[in-house]
Amino acid sequence: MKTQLVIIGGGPSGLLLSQLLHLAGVDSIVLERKSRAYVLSRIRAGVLEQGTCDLMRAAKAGARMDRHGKVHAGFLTAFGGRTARIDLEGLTGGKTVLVYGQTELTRDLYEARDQLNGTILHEVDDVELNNLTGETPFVTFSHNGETHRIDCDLVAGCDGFHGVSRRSIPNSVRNEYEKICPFAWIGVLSETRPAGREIIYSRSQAGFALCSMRSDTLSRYYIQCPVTDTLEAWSDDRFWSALSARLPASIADKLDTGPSIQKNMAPLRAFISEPMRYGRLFLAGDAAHIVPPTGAKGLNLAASDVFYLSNAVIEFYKSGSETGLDAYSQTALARVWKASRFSWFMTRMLHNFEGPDSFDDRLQDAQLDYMSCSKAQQTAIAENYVGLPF
Ligand code: RFL
Ligand code: PHB
Repeated sequence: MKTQLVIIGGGPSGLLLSQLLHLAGVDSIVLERKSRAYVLSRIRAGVLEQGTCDLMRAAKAGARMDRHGKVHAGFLTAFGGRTARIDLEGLTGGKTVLVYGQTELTRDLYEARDQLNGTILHEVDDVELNNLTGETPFVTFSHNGETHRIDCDLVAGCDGFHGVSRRSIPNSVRNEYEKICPFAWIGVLSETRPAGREIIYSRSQAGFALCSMRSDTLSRYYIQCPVTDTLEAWSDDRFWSALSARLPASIADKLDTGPSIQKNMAPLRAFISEPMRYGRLFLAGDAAHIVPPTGAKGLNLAASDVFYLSNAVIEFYKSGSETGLDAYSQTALARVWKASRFSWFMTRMLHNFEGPDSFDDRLQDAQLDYMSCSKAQQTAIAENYVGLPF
């Protein structure tokens, strides 16, 4: 087989990249390790920046998102029994975010790829990237019991944190930066009314809680838990009572609870691998970086990477210029570091790190108190939450 670009990974990064390139006349083949049903069963992000939405529209995959996504003009923070609203729209001169699930966004991208007869091979195994620093890279893999080879010009590593692409860059070239949080999140999806009209980020002595939603009848909640906990230890009843205890009484008293239809646990970490290019391999999304989800940035960073990379690849094929490809890693990383800074700031401000009555705990109280009365601090939070420009 032969194509212009092999894309490893059929998550949001890989699908969006292949769709944007296809629309510009660049051929690609997407290799995905899991089945489509499995990819579409993952419940993850929920908050889209305007830049991400614009890119979905440019990819001709934004119609359902525009119909069903909910515009949010602000979010609530809760702490010490009170709440403070971050007025995204007012503080940023009219910018908002869209609440629309990653699962739905991925489904829209699959449908858009199907409509253009895009090639996506599912359940591939043993993917290996070869000759990345030569003129003629090739990718080998097994599919339906047979070994295959695709010759190509470029390879995009969109295969997430556990993928093979980043590991194909020699250790001597890679610089990795990592901070692991001493806790995880348990997430629950339930067919219940959301706790409020807007997303609520809550800090309490018992730990962090987040109330989000997918629709008027579908809620998404997260709470901080010890990283050593198992899902089995968290019955629905235990989850709901822990969540209620971490919310101000005015919100907890009205909480609509019910059976969880999905429950998962995710460790929290910040991770960045530099550079994002090695020869003819370009990393995008979680393959190159992970942010703690408190700032709702992971999927949005995947989108900005794809924006820079798709433009660079299109320029390469239109004019033969490698300027965009050469600049890709540095341009993408500049935005990645800023979003990581914000995600880390939100994580530190809202989670229980060192336990009650510690130095850290008092600093967090001071930070939240400051935020609640400082328009400058709220503006900085709003500017980052709606997404820095790309
Ligand atoms: P993905 O989604 O992990 O997709 C990578 C794909 O590659 C496949 N793969 C391979 N394929 C072939 N060969 C191999 N060797 C392969 N190895 C792996 C995988 O099967 C998979 O299909 O990465 P991508 O596309 O870069 O997308 C990134 C986003 O998924 C991620 O950043 C977000 O989900 C992060 N995130 C959030 N981001 C936001 O912008 N806003 C949010 O509100 C938000 N909330 C979250 C989140 C992530 C969470 N978790 C699960 C940590 C909330 C949570 C709880
Ligand atoms: C979600 O709805 O899944 C969500 C919302 C905000 C975050 C993280 C996740 O910061």
